[in-house]
Amino acid sequence: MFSKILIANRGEIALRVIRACKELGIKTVAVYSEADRDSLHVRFADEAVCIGPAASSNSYLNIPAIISAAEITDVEAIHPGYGFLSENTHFAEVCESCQITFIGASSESMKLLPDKMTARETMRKAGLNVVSGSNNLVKGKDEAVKIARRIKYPVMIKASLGGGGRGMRIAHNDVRLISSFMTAQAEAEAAFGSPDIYIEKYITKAHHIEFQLLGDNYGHIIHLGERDCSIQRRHQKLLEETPSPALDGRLRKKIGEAAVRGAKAVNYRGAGTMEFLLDEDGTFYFMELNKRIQVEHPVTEIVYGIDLIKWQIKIAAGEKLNIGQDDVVANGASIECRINAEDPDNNFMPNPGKIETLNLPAGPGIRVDTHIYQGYTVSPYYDSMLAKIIARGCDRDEAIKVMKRALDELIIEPIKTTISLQRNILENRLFLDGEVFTNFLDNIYKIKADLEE
Ligand code: MV4
Repeated sequence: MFSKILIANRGEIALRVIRACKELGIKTVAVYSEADRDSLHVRFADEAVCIGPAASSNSYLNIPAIISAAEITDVEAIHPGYGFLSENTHFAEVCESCQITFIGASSESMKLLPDKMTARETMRKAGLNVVSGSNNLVKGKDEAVKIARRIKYPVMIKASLGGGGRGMRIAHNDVRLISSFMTAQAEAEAAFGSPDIYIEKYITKAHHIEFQLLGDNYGHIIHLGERDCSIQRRHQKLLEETPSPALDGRLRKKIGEAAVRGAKAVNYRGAGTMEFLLDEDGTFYFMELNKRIQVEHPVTEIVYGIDLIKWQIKIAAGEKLNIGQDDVVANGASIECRINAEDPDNNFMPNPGKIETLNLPAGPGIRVDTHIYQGYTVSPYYDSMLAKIIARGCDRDEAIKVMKRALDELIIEPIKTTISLQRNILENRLFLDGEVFTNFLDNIYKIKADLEE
């Protein structure tokens, strides 16, 4: 096992990794930007190194500064958290060449899944179902129109290097497709440095279901069920839950087996998440394989009683995953609400500032993962997520009641947050009936789907 690791991240996930390390008896090194001097991850780590100014590109994305901090403090491994450098192949390679273990996917599976288009083809060849589409990069608008007419409208234009919904467009006809194709290309070039684009049939009424995977260095891979992440706004998830109200045991087993088969095809190691779309007649389609720990991992930990961060670290240290698929048993239901410093009444405008009054929920069935405290100033430089409230119940109905009770106890003042929106969702009839599709927020709250503007 490692004796010391560096956490190349900030906020609640840095704290989450520090907690796992403390329980594993591993010393920790925090890195922080000048804006994060007063952060809890700096206080709770055994050592802390300032790696640059507030802007992420100069600090949390600054590979030379992070590697220098790792060298100075003599760590054996780096945990990248989520976002920032967590899926950066170059960073993983630099770590490797400096004899520092990157706690994440192997460089082999990173190389086998360099972009979404290749991932789609790789999984199709591994026998997974994919949405009908271009099967190749689409070179120009004439080809785009030809493909769209073959697979029939509506279609979705996707940037091959995009992720988490960035660089996507929906088109309902030739005219729209042609104009969207050009803007999507330009956008992809600007955002990801590549104009590569492919096209898929747009599945209008689907659940966004993702399966949690764990694999060790010895070819053993298991899944830990699914999370339903259908409730998103502009591809920012607001509420996630497990089990999904859309799955039964039979379908869970089927998709889980497909996820494991896909992960085996790329020799997957560590924690990962395979995203699927599940349409109304139970057909499921591979979307993406995320090679990192995800924000919403706690709902899986709660229901399956397995610490995913500890397993990431143990696997990276070469430990065998001593859990068989039959040992993975769900117990109850869990929901997570991501509380963001955004104003739902003002187009989700970010709302940074000082937290004057804070009361975090507690009591039976509640877990809170957060880096905020009373007196903390929310920085405009980073993601606006303030806290994750995770509720557990013996079933979905109880988990919902626990969450509602917890949100009533949650006070974050005076900054504007998404709490009111999440309260509304928890009382929505369609949500209560489990009728949550990817267009849920657009339909219920008349939030215009930005992709179709
Ligand atoms: C789709 C889709 C429908 N059809 N692809 C969004 C994140 C990315 N990982 C996959 N995403 C989607 N891909 C096809 N062919 C629907 C989504 C999607 C979504 C789309 C619009 C608004 C909200 C959404 C929430 C989850 C998934």
